Amino acid sequence: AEHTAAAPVPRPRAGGPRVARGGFDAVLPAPVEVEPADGPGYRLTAGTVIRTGPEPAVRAVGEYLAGLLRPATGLTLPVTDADPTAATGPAAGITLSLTGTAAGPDGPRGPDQGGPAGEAPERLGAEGYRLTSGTDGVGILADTAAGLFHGVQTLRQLLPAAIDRDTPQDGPWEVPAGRIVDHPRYAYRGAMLDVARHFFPVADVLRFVDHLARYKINHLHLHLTDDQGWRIEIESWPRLTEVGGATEVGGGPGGYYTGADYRRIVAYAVARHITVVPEIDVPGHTNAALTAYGQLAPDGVAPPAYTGEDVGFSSVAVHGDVSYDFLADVLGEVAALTPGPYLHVGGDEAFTLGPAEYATFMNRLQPIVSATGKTVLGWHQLAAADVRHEPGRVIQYWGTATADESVAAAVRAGARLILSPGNRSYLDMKYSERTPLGKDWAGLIDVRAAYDWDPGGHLDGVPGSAVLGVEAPLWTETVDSMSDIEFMTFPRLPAVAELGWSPAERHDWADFAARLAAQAPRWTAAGIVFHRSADVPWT
Ligand code: TNX
Repeated sequence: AEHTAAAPVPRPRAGGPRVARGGFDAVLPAPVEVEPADGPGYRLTAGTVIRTGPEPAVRAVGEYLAGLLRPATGLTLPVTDADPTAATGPAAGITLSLTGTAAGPDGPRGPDQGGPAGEAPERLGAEGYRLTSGTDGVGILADTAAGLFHGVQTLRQLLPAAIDRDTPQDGPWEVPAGRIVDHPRYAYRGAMLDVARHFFPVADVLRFVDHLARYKINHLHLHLTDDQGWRIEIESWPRLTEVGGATEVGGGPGGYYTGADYRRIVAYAVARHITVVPEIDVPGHTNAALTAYGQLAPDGVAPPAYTGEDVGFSSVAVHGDVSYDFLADVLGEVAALTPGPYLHVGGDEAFTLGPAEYATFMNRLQPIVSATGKTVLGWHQLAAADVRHEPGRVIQYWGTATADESVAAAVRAGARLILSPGNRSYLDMKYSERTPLGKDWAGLIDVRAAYDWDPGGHLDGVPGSAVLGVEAPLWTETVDSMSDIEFMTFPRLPAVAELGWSPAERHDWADFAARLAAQAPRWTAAGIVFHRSADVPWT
């Protein structure tokens, strides 16, 4: 596909003025507290060591960090689990430590580690971190390995953009001096990739996972099934992939993930503290399944394969037992392959069913999900009045209105909400009339529109406390390569990531746009294609 090409970005001149924004001012998503310090920072050298405690999860973050820094710096950066409390002085290097077990390089036992009283302890929580940098080294401290991982993403952004190249570059590799305390606004920060309309090989999904990790996104929603293709191998129903996986939009060859492929994606995501959310979309969006097993169709007859872009024309049989037996098998297998807590069951655009049939189906389906031990997640059609409230369930709102009575009622009944407003967070909408890829039914969405809204107050009658988080979905009817994926994702994904992570008080378009501009040299260095939005003061 044709893209608005990313213009080459000049490499920063050594010793010369840096880009307008850099270091502590440029971190994206914006941290909770940022305090740049005067004076020199920490320079990575041939002697730099990455120190972790002995915990395997912390060591893994250390190895991951070394893997990020070695290619461009050419440094060896050994990872050692030597006691990080011993790490003071010039050889301190980069220290990753868990609270309660050790202090960072700024000294043992600060007030937040049960040291001298008088300052309230920091609440880093499940994903927060504290980063301190000075001439002696960089310390990242967190309650969890996930917090350390997010701190590592911040550290990466404090280094020059050339750190994103995959061959040795000139330094110096200096982390400016300062301190950051950071933790997320929402527990759920997601992106969705539709691998059904067009199939993407495992390597593309892994690259997408790396893109999410940069911006502290912690859920990857995989839309695994739709009318045009079934993409996950189910051992008990093998024709789903053999037959249902064999095509895609436009008639290409399609494809599917074996159980081993899916496990590989999950493991890669887990190593980046990202939870995979698998979606099996039912009762609509099921033509591919019906081509494989005609007995699932309402009339018992397998339809032909579908390679167009229409929605809403298919459904599995709602009456009788066959669809529920089928779904118990499918969801059981998918649940067994998935460590995360959610099973997404779609539920959108089942236009061939009346409201009573839809409710009949969902009222049988939801307990099947719960029986696997997973939590029900579904598009907001699941909030329909006659669909019973399954305890704990999560509704994903994709509408373009800012009020929806059925969603507000589901929230009053206890549902939690993920916000994916079609006119704000949809990565498959066109940026403008002039950009080639995408659709426009929910509007044109350039990066300012993707940024300028508040998840906490978006839907009338839904209190901020019911909002679990935000997600940016990428539907792929018009997207069929990694560069297409990147063009639609950058720069909108960082906007949604900031809405999910940064405190509402830090919401500021001009500041965000300047920080976004400072990301572009990193994308260029990493070979990431992006849309040069006219909204942003690219340098
Ligand atoms: C609506 S949003 C859909 C998808 C399409 C998308 C195209 C939602 C839950 N359903 O099936 O791919 O529009 O923009």
